[in-house]
Amino acid sequence: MQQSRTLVLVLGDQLSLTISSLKDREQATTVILMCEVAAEAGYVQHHKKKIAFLFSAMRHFADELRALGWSVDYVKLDDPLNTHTLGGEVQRALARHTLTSIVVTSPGEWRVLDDMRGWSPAPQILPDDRFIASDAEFAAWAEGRKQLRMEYFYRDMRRKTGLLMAKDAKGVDQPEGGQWNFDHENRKPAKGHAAFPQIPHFAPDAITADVLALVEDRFADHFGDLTPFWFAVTRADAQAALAYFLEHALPQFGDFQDAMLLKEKFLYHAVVGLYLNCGLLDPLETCRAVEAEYRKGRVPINAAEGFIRQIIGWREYVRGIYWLKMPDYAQSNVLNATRPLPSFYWSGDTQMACVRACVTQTREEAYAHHIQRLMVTGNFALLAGIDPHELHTWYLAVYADAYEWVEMPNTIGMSQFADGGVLASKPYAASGAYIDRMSDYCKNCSHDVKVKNGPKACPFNYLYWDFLVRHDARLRGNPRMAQMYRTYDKLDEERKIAIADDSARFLNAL
Ligand code: FAD
Ligand code: DLZ
Ligand code: SF4
Repeated sequence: MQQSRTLVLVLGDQLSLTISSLKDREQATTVILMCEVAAEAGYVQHHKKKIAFLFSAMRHFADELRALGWSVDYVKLDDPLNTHTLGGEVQRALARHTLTSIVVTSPGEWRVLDDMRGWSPAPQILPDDRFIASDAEFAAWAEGRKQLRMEYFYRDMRRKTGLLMAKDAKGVDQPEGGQWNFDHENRKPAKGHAAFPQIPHFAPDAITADVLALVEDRFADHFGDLTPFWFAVTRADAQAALAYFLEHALPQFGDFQDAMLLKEKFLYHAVVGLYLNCGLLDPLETCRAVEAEYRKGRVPINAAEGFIRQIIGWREYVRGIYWLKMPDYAQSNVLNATRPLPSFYWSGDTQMACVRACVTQTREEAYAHHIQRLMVTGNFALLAGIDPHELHTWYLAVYADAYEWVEMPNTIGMSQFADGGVLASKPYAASGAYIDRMSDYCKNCSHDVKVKNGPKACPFNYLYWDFLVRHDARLRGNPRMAQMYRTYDKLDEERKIAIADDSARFLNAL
């Protein structure tokens, strides 16, 4: 039967040829709309590199679709008739092509889905099947559970995908290597380790050059360095970036996953989050490629398992939490944190060398790895009682891989414990000793990580205890915090007073 003519809206993070809105569609009866709009580029102060990356990847994807025979209507940001909203551009496109029906794959943010539900004519919204677990599957897994622990969800995803599974003598599926999780082998600091892979840089082509000029012109006041611009903007180059990771970094990915070094921004991380999240790389294909490296004997189990867990475990799990809990999740603030975000999150202008390093790197690259996000900028905000919503807006803006479905649970839940423990069983709070163990930041700092109180002391040291005191009523009963409260209780009165005084002085000066 002939399909009626339809407008298919493809969003900036739906750059996958297998996207559900295009599946089983006939080219002759389909007009694909892609549009660069100020509403999406400006709803937070996105990093300049993030906007340039997405616009260039969108333009390349439109060309790829055209080369495959699709009819693509692409609206550029500087089109004088651009209405600058997705809804406005859909209306204009319907009129231009005399169409009445719209199809779209469900967007990654609740805000956009809510907006689409108000469009007329109502769009047909198809599930985004680029994920391993559907929303319904996650909801069914969560149903009736007291605690939604990632580890159990992850095991189900291993069983579902067969990734890193092996049959035992009775033919029953067991985890490869005899255990599900090798995380305890993934905590090595990298100090003194000299040779790191150099991440591949992709030279901007003419399309990217046009986009860089546009971003420089229109988003000059946004955070971040636009150049040097080196991200992949096509599927082929994103695959080349992944191939480089598989060959040069994956073998040691596990060992140094938590390490931080001032002069090494990427260490053994994959730097593929931005490609996965906009659709240039497919998560399952990526995991199968990692598994193949393990099966060939090229990488140890802790590396392969550690990486695959991040994708089919954490990435899927945070998405499940987001759609299960939104829209209320966005308002979570159980620790009643209300302090405004300090300006040094944008400027990097702080005496704390660790925070300065992470903000500076973020400004340069629109990238920081997980432990920098969680244990430096996130940990500081948690200890200082920064408003989680201001912090969420910051994380959403500054990273090239940031979309609300993945960023919000990581920020509100994992990093700030603002959801009261839906996502994490205890707050990720740590003193300076952790940062000193995992990084080389402290030796470049004007604070002294070994000093606990007074003007020279590392602020993380006293803020850590002050955080526990402030949240005694909520956290003391948490079994995973019991040891820390016992340690605090044993401190002498003089030290407790110094902790309170130093913290008050520091926080008042923020
Ligand atoms: P690698 O360390 O090489 O890991 C490989 C992949 O695993 C990543 O690309 C990513 O797809 C996945 N992954 C790893 N950890 C997580 C996680 N906790 N949640 C979801 N996926 C994960 N990740 C985003 O993709 N977008 C975000 O906006 C984002 N915001 C974050 C905010 C905070 C406060 C924290 C603590 C973490 C956040 N993360 C986010 C998770 C993680 O930090 C990034 O996925 C990772 O740093 C991306 O770099 P990479 O590609 O080199 O990852
Ligand atoms: C992030 C982003 C930016 C910066 N610009 C656009 C855009 O101009 N057009 C578009 O379709 N998408 C853009 N995006 C991605 C959207 O914000 C994303 O699709 C929604 O947040 C849903 O995940
Ligand atoms: Fe950060 Fe404290 Fe180390 Fe300075 S001493 S780098 S503030 S942890």
